[in-house]
Amino acid sequence: MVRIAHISDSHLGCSLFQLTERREDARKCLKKAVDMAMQHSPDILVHTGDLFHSPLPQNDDMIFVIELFKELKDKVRLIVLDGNHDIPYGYRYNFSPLRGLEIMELITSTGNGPYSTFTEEFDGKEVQMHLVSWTSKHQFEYFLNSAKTNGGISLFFAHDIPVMKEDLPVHFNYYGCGHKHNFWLDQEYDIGRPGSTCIVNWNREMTGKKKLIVVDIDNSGKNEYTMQTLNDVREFKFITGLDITGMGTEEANQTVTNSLSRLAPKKKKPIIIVEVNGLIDSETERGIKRKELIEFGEKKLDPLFLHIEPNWQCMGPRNVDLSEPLNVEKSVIEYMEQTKDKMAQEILESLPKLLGSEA
Ligand SMILES: [Mn+2]
Repeated sequence: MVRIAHISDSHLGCSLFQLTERREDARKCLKKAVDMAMQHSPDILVHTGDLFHSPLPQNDDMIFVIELFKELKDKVRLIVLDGNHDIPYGYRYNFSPLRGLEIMELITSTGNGPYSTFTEEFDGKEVQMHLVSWTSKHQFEYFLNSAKTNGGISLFFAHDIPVMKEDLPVHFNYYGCGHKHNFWLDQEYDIGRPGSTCIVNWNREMTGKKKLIVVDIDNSGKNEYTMQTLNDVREFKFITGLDITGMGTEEANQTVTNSLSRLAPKKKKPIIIVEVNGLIDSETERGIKRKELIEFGEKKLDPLFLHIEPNWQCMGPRNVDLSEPLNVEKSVIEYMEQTKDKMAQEILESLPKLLGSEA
């Protein structure tokens, strides 16, 4: 039997909302994922790309990775692929930071090209591996369709698998990929995606999960899967489904306040993101007390960062209902009242003069 532990997309160097604390978090998240993986004593630990958020990682991230991978050197076959974030575009920087790690023999990757293959024996069984770093769909399909297997166990790892699962050749025992940051596993087609080790794009990741995928493969044709939830080291509180459609100013502010009041973070300095949805008029929109709401939340919850995402739509000014449209005086009064116009008192005072009824 060969055991694979699969993780992906660590994005070292990314900092959500420019929070420098998140750079440290990303490192801790990768360490946590690796520790979790190693507890399963895998033969192969595969990271399917986007180890770094940028092809020019800062030294603190690079040194962290070198130290982490050095520890793993004699314990596991470590495979790391280039993701789209690791690969430099343009002509100035030609090398991915993974090349250095490969030269130091800390990882196995695809070298200067997007593809490599090798065979290794685990538990007396030959295991053939096909690795595809980030590349064009055209090239990916070429590598996928020309990869030959020798009848033993064969594995296919790519940063992304941009083809329908139904169109994959059936002869690989496991397809591992990354790129998208939420967990996904299809046990019928044996395709797995662990998701990222930390939260990178909150708006795309707030409903998904991240998991370590452990795959046991023998010749029986049926893989054993073990999944372990991988939470970010930082506590995230996402408030979704908040709908302020049709609400007035006070009710809208109260709705957001109430939802903040209900939160009970378990860890220190959480990141709190409140997404406010709905269809409102511009009077309500102008009356939303963003600053006060954030101050209220910060005082109550002591977050690292609190963000209110204005995901509502504004349908323009509120309708003014005139009870007697042909009665000019009454209509002006009703208009001033309903729009809460600041000039209301002055206008009302000078209204008789304007209408000529003083004469
Ligand atoms: Mn990624």
